[in-house]
Amino acid sequence: MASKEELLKQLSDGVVDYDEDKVKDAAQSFLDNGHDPLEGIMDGLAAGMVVVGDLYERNEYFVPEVLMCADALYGGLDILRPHVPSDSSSVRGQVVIGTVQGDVHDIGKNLVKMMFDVGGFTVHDLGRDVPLENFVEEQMRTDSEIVAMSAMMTTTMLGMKKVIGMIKEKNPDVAIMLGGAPVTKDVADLFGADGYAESAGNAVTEGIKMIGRLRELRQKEK
Ligand code: B12
Repeated sequence: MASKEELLKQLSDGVVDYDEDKVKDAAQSFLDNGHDPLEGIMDGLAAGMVVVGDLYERNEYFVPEVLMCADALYGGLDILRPHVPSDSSSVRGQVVIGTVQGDVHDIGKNLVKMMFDVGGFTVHDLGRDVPLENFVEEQMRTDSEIVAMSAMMTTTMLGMKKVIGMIKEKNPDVAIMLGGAPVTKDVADLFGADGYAESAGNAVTEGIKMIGRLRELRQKEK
């Protein structure tokens, strides 16, 4: 029987080798052996995608390979995701999430979405390449406390600053969280965001903190 470490490696290697069948088999074995599906997603599938990122940057992989790796990742996610226990004890709040206009990268965004989902939030996912004004409209339609934006390119991340301006003008009480590879804490501060998380793993904790600060502010205003 394969150990947890071996299965995590199979998940990661399967993504890197764009071997969807290998990923699916490893995901099923991971579950059958009673391991934590979230660990399989983060330390197996997502870890594989980080290696893919390095290969892409070293020009060893190109767009077609990367797309096949993403397919393999999603094959594993389909198996593991339904088994991640949700914290349905209370609805923590609502989040609007999306990848900004001009940017089709959505793997990281989808992981953050999943974390909010299992963390007890109601998530309104706008998808990728989202026109900037749609973030504003969806926040107003749903009255969500948080708007979470993802950008993976230095060019597209500038759109986040525009959205922050548009939302704060209409409703300064919305907490805005940014993330994505080119975004740092400094960039988030500079753009006027309320929160930042470098990975899906700490996005929900940051979200809960932001909502806490928001509620404190509202109390003071009363
Ligand atoms: C996969 C990928 C693609 C795939 C996307 C598939 C998909 N459905 O997402 C495809 C092949 C389509 C693609 C296309 C392109 N790509 Co590309 N791509 C990547 C790659 C290799 C990996 C990204 C990824 O999925 N990482 C894995 C996930 C798990 O990590 P992550 O996205 O960083 O997300 C984590 C955190 O950032 C964070 N996070 C992310 N979002 C959010 C949001 C919030 C609110 C929070 C709190 C946290 C958070 O949590 C996540 C999980 O922990 C990166 C290289 C890299 N090293 O990042 C290049 C990269 C992003 N791509 C790049 C480029 C240039 C392109 C193209 C222009 C290439 C081309 N010539 O066509 C096109 C752009 C098309 C477009 N208009 O968007 C550049 C961007 C350069 C820049 N700085 O501007 C990169 C950095 C590669 C490079 N060095 O050149 N790409």
